[in-house]
Amino acid sequence: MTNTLRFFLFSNLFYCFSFFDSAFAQKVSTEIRLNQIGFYPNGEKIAVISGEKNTDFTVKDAGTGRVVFKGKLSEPRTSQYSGKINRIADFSTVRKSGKYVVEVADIGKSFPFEIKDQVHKEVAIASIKGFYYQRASTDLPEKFAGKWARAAGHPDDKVLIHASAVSPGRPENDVISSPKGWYDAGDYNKYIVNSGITMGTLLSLYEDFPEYFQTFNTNIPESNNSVPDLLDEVIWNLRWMLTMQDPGDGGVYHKLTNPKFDGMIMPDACKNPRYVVQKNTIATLDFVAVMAQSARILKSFDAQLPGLADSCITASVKGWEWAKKNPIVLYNQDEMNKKFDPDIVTGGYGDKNASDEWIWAAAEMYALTGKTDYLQGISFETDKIMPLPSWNQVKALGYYTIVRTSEALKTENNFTNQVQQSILKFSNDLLNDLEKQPYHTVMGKTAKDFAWGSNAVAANQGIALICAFKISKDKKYLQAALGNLDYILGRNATGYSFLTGYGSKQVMHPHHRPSVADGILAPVPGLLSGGPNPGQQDKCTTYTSRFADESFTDDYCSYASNEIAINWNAPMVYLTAAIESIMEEKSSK
Ligand code: 9MR
Repeated sequence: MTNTLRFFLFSNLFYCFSFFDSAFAQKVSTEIRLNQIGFYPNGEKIAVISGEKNTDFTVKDAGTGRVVFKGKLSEPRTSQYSGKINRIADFSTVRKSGKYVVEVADIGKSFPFEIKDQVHKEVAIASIKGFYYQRASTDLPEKFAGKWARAAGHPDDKVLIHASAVSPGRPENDVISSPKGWYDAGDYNKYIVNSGITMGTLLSLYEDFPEYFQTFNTNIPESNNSVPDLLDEVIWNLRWMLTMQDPGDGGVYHKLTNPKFDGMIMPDACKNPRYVVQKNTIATLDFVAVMAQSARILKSFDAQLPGLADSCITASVKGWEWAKKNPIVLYNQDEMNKKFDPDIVTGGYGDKNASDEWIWAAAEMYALTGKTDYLQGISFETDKIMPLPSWNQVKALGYYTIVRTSEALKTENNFTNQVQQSILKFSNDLLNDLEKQPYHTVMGKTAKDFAWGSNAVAANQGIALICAFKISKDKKYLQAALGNLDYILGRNATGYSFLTGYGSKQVMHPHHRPSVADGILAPVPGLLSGGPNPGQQDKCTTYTSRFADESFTDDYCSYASNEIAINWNAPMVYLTAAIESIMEEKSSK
């Protein structure tokens, strides 16, 4: 073929394709970022378009190609991290249920998405189900786990007392039984501190939206008992936590762990010895808070779960007393390893400040008993800006509990108001300058949002905003919370939908041992990847950007940007289920 002929054929082919593209089916472009699952008929609907050359967009029916909306893009907005330009496409007035795409000439069309009621229900179910897949000491039969069925691992019925954890009744290498619980993350260890915030978040979700969970089925072995599935899931970890208290004195071990991380292998292939290590104040206070909150909730299920609420009450009181006697025993892994063998080099969760754990535990003990004695001597520091919850900062969990229980307990008005104002102030700060943000989300406004596990920052901001919405009834907070869910499901600088198994551009290679080792292409579903983290502490070589909002790689080596963890999944569950519950209520009014 001559070059001229080749050129002729090629250019005609090209012409044919471009004609086809513009007239019927534009190609999908990842330069259009939006929630890849969809939108509520009455909710805000936003897509973000990279670049500045276009001014118009359309929304088309994904099936027929019919234009249902024509709109103008916003003024350009610049990313404070990469300097890249975006424009916002707002199509909130499209309310009819259906499947659609957003199209921009010269760029292409978005992934398809739906507009419908209960649009995130499946995502809510999946993210709770994610915890089922994290269960230790049990097999996961196909009936519940589908193709991710697996054999039981880590029975944890012969756990050793580490030299750092000896007490009069429990000498070094004594054997205890401490089964169940959830694996913390991509690794197989079980950490009390991280279980604390995780359980607190899930229990709060139940307390804030109990009605919603009456009919919420996640297809787990307990689904047919008369306890809500969310609570059944929580109880799997609660029963493990109860075994982590030294019955002698009430102190709580920091974690149940291997000395070193297991390899990237399935749970049943792991045979390393496991230890419980050093009791400390922070683990004990987190435990106290969880036990008190559980007791409060489980009191109503005494017929189904005889004695469980009482066991939680006893455990919380004993833990509180231990903490009172040992107010600042901190866990410092390096120091511990200098004194005791074997060295423990798994996740540290070493928090150096117990003041927020005192606040949370005191709030829960007060809410459980109604006794203001528990609040004595504890400053709630409501004059300071409320810090966002994370594993080492749980003050806000105490605030949420004060707000949620104040009416029933007739808590002093002035105190409740101060706590409410602190939550509102935090939320107002988040909302400041939302109109200038390149993805029109409160998430990502400041660089510190892109911490290790940044997607949990987005989800926890969402929880605070939902609390602000409940206090004020002002829709702007709810809308911003939904914006952060949109962020997690695709409206972000990476273009990924971060919950495994959901969205069009999915995370496929999380740092998660079963997902790596099970030989199944798709990762275990319903798990939230950590998200952009410019720290890049894992030193993976596959990152393609160092900009804070883009610093993510879908590679299993990336434990700093692409691991999964229970304390990240829990706020994802809260955010999604809370929004579903609120939107359902609104649409039925
Ligand atoms: O989420 C934790 C993050 O805040 C810390 O910076 C990081 C390093 O210490 O550890 C993270 O937690 C990990 C834990 O130590 C072990 N299991 C996996 C957790 C998620 O990466």
